[in-house]
Amino acid sequence: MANESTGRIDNVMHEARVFPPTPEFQAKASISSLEQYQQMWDEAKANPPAFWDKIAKTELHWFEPYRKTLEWNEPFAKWFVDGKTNASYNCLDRHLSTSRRDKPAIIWEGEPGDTRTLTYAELHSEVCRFANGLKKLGIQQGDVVSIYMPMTPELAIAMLACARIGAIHSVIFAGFSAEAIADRNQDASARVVLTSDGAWRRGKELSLKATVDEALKKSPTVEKCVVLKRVGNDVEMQPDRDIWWHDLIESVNDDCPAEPFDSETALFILYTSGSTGKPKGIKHTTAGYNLFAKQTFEWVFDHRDDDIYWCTADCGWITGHSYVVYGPLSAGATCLMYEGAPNFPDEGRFWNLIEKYKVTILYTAPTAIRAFIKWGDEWVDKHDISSLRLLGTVGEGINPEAWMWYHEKIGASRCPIVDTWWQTETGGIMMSPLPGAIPTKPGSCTKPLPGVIPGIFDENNEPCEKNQGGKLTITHPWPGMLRGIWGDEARYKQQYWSTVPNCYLAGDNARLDDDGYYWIMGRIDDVINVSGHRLSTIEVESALITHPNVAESAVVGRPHDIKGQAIAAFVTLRDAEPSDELKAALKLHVRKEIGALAVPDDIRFTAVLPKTRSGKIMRRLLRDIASGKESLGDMSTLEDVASLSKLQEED
Ligand code: 6R9
Repeated sequence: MANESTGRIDNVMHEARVFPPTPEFQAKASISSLEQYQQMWDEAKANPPAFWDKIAKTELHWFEPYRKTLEWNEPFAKWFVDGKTNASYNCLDRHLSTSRRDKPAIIWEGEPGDTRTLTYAELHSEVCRFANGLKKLGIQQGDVVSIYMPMTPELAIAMLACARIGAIHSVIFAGFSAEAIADRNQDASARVVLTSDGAWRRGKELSLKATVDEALKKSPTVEKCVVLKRVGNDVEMQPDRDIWWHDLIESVNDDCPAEPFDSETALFILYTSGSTGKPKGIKHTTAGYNLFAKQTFEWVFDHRDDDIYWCTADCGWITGHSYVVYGPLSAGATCLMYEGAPNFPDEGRFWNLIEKYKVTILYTAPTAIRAFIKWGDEWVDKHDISSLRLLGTVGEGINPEAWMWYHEKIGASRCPIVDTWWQTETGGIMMSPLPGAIPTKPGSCTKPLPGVIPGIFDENNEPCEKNQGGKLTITHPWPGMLRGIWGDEARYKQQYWSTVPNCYLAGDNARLDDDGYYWIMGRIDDVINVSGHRLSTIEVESALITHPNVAESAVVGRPHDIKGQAIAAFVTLRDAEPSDELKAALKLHVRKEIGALAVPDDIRFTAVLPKTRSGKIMRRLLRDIASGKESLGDMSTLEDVASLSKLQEED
């Protein structure tokens, strides 16, 4: 099967290199042989609930034990039924009676170079204080708190404070627009928004509060807005609504016992793009998610107590939830957190941070790796990054060339690379090498983790043969799985559980090779992946169409060297003539409607869009045009072939 969106399959189809873990790595790894992995995986497959039961008993704190591991009423799962736990307790309190009490939990560096370290005891105290602050605002279990903040310790503190008192956090990436915030506030009926006066990005102040002010004009459910002072710029504070973070916690103490919550208590909502225009609020609950994030963190990153672990993801994405906050903190890890851009003040910032903090594990995205390659080896060479022992990637497939550079240049041909496949919906990593056990192949996420049972199916829902690409599914529930789409049960069933009987549909194509290795082949739907960020083409189309001069639009992904995919928009106009000014105006419009990450790279004006006789936009054809391919496929169904030649003439 061809991967139309990235055109990378030809590379990975022929990839034959294999990199076994080095004996040095293996000697210290907690899972250190293929046999050991296989044994765990087989045991889990034979009886998944029994496997997870054994882990849950020791890895989480239970205020009250559960009476059953899994209640499966397809497609609704209840894990650890009637148990009582608290994710904030598992991340913090559990460590306080151990030697980890005074171990740094978060080492933070702001973009301007300011720093802050919080031990587990200090983080616990800050979380308790902020939780008491939220209580002062009347926030209770089940209330939704939107968080629109820069990567500061307070962002993690806010998430854990919500978890502590049963409030449901909905983190909105700080690059989203006022419209996008308002939509999310509205969909989740958020009662409070947490933000900051601003954020630093490449030396400039982003005015987050001003964006939130815009959003709150259209967020009738929001009563209060708490503002962290970060950059010290002027902001407008609305007296009855807005309150400074420091004022809120001034008169509260740090005594806030973690409340015991039922295992299935909602922990957070995180909005992500699906194949329609409306982002969906993916719902995760407490015990299963927490356990899965912790256990997968420990397996995949082979965590040791002396590690300095750095996941470069923003908490606005699922990777930041599971592998900046809940996974590593439950495991008692020391996490580096960085606020700003990788190229500020220069292109060596990441390597500078690794040298300065002696980072041992780096978890980042292929799009970042491709940018580093482009910036040049000299930025790496300026720094001593020999503290690294393990490297990870996430967000999209990594092309073998980028994998090799990461391996040789950053990993000194010594550090294993864990290419981790998973999704917002899966809660945690599903497929990845266990670094001490599974030999890696550049471009493959290798094998499923224990307790994860994938299946690949063809168009007739028959299991695929080896090397035959098909729909990737998960065939048995797992603890970290989403519990639904906020407020839309029908969409949850339809989207994930109605295509292949009794299986969770991931939305990706995949192929299994002769060695039992999985190769992800891109999406089966209209979701594109720009710099590791998920976007629906229809979402961008819906934004374009709200501009008064746009009659119709079609948006597709095309290959891009750094971003993986770039956004290409085809637009037909009304009441306007094509012009560069209009192109710029449309880009600005999308920025306003969704955010900078959704702004099309190319906009092409056309008289008509190519459509089939049934009226469907011929996206495949547009993808071919956008990527400059010559072969334009079967044109016999084109309603208006003239439009095609018109499109090709442009640019
Ligand atoms: C964690 C995260 C999920 C989609 C997923 C797939 C792509 C993520 C990947 C990968 C190939 C990997 N994806 N990791 N594709 N190899 N290692 O990114 O979640 O933002 O929900 O995106 O990203 O297409 O379906 P999310």
